[in-house]
Amino acid sequence: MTRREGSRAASSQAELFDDHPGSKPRAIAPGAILLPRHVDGAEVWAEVCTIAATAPFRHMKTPGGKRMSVAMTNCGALGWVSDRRGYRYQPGDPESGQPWPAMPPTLAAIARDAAALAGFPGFAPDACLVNRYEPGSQLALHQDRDERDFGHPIVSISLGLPATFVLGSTSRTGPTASIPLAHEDVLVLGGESRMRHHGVRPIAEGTHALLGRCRINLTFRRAT
Ligand code: MD3
Ligand code: FE
Repeated sequence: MTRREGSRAASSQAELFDDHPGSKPRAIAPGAILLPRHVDGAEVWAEVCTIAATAPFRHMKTPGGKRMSVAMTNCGALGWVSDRRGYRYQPGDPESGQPWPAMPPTLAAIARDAAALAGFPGFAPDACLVNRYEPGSQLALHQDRDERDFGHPIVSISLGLPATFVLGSTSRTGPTASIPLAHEDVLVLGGESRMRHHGVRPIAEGTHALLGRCRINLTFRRAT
């Protein structure tokens, strides 16, 4: 459930001493809005564990044949995959031949509501890519361009170990900004920022109280 004033009063005492518990939306760039501490991390983590029980995390290969340091799985009608044939969205898990696990309605609602808060009403994701990082894992600067309509935003939820997210420009060589992403942060990327290059710096060594030596990022997308 999205954090609200009512649930905050009833939540753990530890949260009262955090820096920015559920603070207001913050514009990172035009179309890039950070919602700090916006979700209940334990609730989202439980859903990720259920998804991974059916569709386990795996290290996909790039089209060039390299093993990605980030392990991935998906939920929803479509899932993002990478292999020697390229990048694409497909309805089934290539490892099992089965459909991806359904997108949990609680997660779809978080994504829809966050997009609306950021100025993108009516967002209906049909794909959710779940990335799992361990210390040392990184994501090279890239654009997300495998979706059919770049008019739809992407909503990201971060859990576990902190990360430094790098947001570049629409050209690969333009200037970049570093944005820290923490447990329970939600980032909405749309409009002018949708086609920016972006990546994640190598995750620093550490142990998170709930996830251990792990960072999770879920990205909710409209692929079709
Ligand atoms: C900026 N994931 O899965 S999420 C990805 O933390 C990906 O795992 C990162 O980039 C992660 O493709 C970053 C935030 C994000 C997602 C999509 C974007 C930022 C974006 C699309 C355009 C610009
Ligand atoms: Fe991306």
